[in-house]
Amino acid sequence: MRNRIACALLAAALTPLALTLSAPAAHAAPAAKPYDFNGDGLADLAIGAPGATVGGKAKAGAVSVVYGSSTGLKTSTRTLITQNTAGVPGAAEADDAFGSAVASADLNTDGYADLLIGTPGEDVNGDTNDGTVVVVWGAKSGLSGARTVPNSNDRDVDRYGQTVAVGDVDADGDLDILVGANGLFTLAFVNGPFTRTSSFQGGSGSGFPTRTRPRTASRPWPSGPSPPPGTPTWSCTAAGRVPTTRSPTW
Ligand SMILES: [Ca+2]
Ligand SMILES: [Ca+2]
Ligand SMILES: [Ca+2]
Ligand SMILES: [Ca+2]
Repeated sequence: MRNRIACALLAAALTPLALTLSAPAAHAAPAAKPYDFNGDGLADLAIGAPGATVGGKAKAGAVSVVYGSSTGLKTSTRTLITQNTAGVPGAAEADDAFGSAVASADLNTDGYADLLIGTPGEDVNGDTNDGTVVVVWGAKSGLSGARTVPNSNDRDVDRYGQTVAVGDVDADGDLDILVGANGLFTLAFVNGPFTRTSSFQGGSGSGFPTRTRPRTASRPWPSGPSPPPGTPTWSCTAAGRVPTTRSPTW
């Protein structure tokens, strides 16, 4: 079982788009499909360019967004998002690598797909390459406004955000965010649901992150005959809150 869990987590870390799942249905506005940032039913495109020079800062990084039309991608709508874009936290600096990873889902289920952008080279509070992730909100006029996804495993050289993915990984009906890193823990689980302004929270309603240190979840051997001596049980370590109200269905 340990290998099964490890494979699931690694798959999430290494294939950012693979876990982009359907959003829950019980909301006022039908959730948009991933990458439909302006909610017109037509897929849009986001291309990460982590090596892009921005404002003279080499490898600060950018994300190019092109909106769809009935005849295909409409290149005249191309917009560039960087850390210098109004409403995006941070500032473009050399080697930020903004856009190293992108993923999309309608995180706040308002009918407009949102865009997650990883910036693993961001220095945070003096930590070199600590990394950061932002969610840029979709809207009828396109992507605008953003907020930072918390990093509860704040250490030097985390490279938090080198991969990102979205999916309802705890099977409680709302989307969660997965962030790959290169530090002590290689996968962070940020529990949904999400809004533009409210605290990041877990499915049980308790706050996220509520702790500054990662926690480890473990599941004992199932009821029934005891396993042979020395048989391992699986354990799963995540940065941040882990499911506690129901058993995960990995
Ligand atoms: Ca669209
Ligand atoms: Ca920066
Ligand atoms: Ca949205
Ligand atoms: Ca969930």
